[in-house]
Amino acid sequence: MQGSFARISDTLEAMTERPTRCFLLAHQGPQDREADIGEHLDELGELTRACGMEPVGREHLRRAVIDARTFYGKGQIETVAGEARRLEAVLLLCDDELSGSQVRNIEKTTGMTCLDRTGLILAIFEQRAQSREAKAQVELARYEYELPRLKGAWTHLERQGGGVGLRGGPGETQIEVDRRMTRLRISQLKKELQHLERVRETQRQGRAPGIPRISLVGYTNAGKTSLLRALTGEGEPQDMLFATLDTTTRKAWLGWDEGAIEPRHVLVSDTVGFIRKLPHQLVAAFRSTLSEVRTADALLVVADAASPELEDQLKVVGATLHDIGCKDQPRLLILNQVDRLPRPRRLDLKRQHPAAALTCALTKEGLDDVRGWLMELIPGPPKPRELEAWELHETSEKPD
Ligand SMILES: Nc1nc2c(ncn2[C@@H]2O[C@H](COP(=O)(O)OP(=O)(O)OP(=O)(O)O)[C@@H](O)[C@H]2O)c(=O)[nH]1
Ligand SMILES: [Mg+2]
Repeated sequence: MQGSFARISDTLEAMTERPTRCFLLAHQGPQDREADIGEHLDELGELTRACGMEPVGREHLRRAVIDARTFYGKGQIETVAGEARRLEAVLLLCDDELSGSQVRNIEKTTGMTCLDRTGLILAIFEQRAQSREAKAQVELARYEYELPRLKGAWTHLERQGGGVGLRGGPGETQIEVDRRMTRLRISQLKKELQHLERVRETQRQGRAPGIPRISLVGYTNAGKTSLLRALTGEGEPQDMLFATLDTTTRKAWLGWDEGAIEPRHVLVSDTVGFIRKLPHQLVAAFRSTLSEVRTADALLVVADAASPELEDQLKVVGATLHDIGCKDQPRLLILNQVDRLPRPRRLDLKRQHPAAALTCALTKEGLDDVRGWLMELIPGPPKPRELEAWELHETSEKPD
């Protein structure tokens, strides 16, 4: 069975004592805009750096039809591989999701290691996972990703053994063993995660009953952890894609209730970020972490207002929330990082998203709007008022 990519990359780095150099590729169909593909490759470059590697070149491969064997055109790949080798790249990273056999055919054609976008995101998650739960979730996603790819790894042996349908050939035996081992591990991991989800549910119920729970969600690197820090004083923001994998929940003070009866609080949870084409294996495996989002009383949807991809990122977040089963919770859009915007752009954004709060997590600008929204959302204790005469229950009967 194939080892994890994170280990391949570590080995390469150990051998060369410098970050693994890679060349980025993306397919551009007749309907795709040049600029969009360019932005997708920018993001792939960020993902590459997040994995500790260095992108040294990139290419859009224009093609109307996908080649079933190599995804891109064979001639295109050979040309790109020549350029990549000239730049001393050892890895080809493809922004498109490829099948196992397409990856192997590209590797055979070019003599270089090839990795698709899903494989890269899995490798980043593998590097980041800290808690037992995150590790189990990532391992499950890895096996789910590998399972359909196992077959292709051994088809050449099947063919040597006499063609499709042959039983008991050397390749087939190995496939059967690999598949059985993978399925066994998948079912063990699912059981372990079900147990961890029950533990999480019990913890959730035991956590400060009666205090509303709010989740910070949004595109990766938008500033969710920074906002957790700004609201609660805790959390370690980092300029890095997928810095946060584990859920952290902290209490945030919102303000005093009218009449200063008691302070109002919410529990705020920070969790894993979303991204375009977030591998469905990861979404499924992170079910238990994402249950925090699904069961929250309200969502703070955080976006990087200064990103040129803002609107696309918002669409990705909307679709991902829908996929994980978030439909009816109240949501506040937080356009964060407005300190990086010129004033006219801020006004434009306010016009485009009139209900949104514009914030800077670093200076805490705009956080009063967020707290105000949360205060309105959450019903507080009944306000004190003068009782009217008819409510005083004065009895006409005099005690003896
Ligand atoms: N200028 C500016 N930078 C910000 C702001 N909010 C966050 N950042 C920076 O953006 C980077 C990412 O912030 P995080 O809070 O870690 O982002 P995140 O959404 O939690 O990211 P992941 O956990 O990786 O998904 C960090 O370098 C922050 O310092 C802001 O309002 N203004
Ligand atoms: Mg974070």
